[in-house]
Amino acid sequence: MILDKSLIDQHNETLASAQQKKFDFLQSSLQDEGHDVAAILEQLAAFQIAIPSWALGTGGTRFGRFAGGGEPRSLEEKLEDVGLLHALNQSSGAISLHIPWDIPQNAVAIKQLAASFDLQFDAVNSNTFQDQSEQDYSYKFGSLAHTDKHVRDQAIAHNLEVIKHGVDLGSKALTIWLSDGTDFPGQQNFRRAFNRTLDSFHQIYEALPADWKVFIEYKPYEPHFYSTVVADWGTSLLFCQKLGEKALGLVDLGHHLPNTNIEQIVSRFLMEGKLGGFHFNDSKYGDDDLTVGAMRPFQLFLIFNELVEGMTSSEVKNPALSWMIDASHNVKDPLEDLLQSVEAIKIAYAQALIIDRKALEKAQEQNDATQAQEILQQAYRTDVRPLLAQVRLDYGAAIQPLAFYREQKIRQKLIKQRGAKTYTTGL
Ligand SMILES: [Mn+2]
Repeated sequence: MILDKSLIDQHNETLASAQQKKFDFLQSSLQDEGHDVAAILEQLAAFQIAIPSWALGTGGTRFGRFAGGGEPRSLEEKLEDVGLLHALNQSSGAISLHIPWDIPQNAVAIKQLAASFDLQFDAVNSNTFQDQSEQDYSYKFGSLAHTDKHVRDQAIAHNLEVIKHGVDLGSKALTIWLSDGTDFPGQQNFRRAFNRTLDSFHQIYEALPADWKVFIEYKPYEPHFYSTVVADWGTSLLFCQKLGEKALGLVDLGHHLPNTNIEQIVSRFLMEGKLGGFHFNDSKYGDDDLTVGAMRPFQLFLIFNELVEGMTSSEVKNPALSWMIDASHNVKDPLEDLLQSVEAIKIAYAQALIIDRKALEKAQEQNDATQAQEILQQAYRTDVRPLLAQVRLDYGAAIQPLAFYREQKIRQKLIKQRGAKTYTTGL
């Protein structure tokens, strides 16, 4: 669905004066605290979050899936949906594809279509956690870590094919989330499984174009319930260090055991210059794939505190990061959910940008835990939403994207165009 931009202008006209009042108040408060508001707005405008192609339909669990209607039926329609989100918030200027779910039939045409929506291709994702009908060997007992070389070679060849598709589209990174692991004690030799994986990673790494990166994503459990080869950030970092400078860790917020201090992991990765990117989501119990910020917005803020600190510190040399959402759930309209997720990420980023870093450093040097808490919470408890709305207004997006989406009955229009029982490819 191609959006008529004049509708956004009408929406903004009705909200402009209320927005101005909120923005003026916040701007003068922040200026009083010594912040450069124009610089903050610029940083917020530049911050783009890639939308995963698999999040445009409702997700599912092993118990069932309930389609919401009007889901994209093709890669072209997925690009349209991300283009729509980007038009609404000017913050979703990239898409992350999953191969084989999104193999472009005509890469040139797909690239042109993406450009017409002002979209880039972020990291491409390989998939060796499922069997595809045409493949020779099964991944039931693993892929890159499998005991049988034939299976490993097949999984390596798949990753090389994913890189090729990515090159055709102008992507610059491959994300590998390796599901390999075991379900029962004694099923596999941990060291040998690691070494087989390292050997497979090496072969993929060697095939990367010069300006590419590979992101090694970790996950503690599921689909396997006893051990996972790349279970944690330490294992991811170990692989990355053995592979070379193009290999970087990827932090998926949902891939941690309960109460893990994720912000400290972020700091460690940054310290070593080994943080490649993020998969944002939220969770209550495990890898729940919920809307970003729905459960733990304070943790998200603390993570952004480390990111901003690391990205601005002269002591840290880390390459530019890839920001991606990775969520898939059952009950919300996926486009509404993605608008909420992007907003939550940018709120946390904006709050981290207004932390009084000098005062925080002083409190840390003086072991003043009370003052350090006050400084962080001063930023966290500031309503920064008028800053985000101002950036959207300045760049022609909607002051309130979600309200606009509902006013315009966009989902109903998509259902009318595409049908009530459409199923997008993916999970
Ligand atoms: Mn992920």
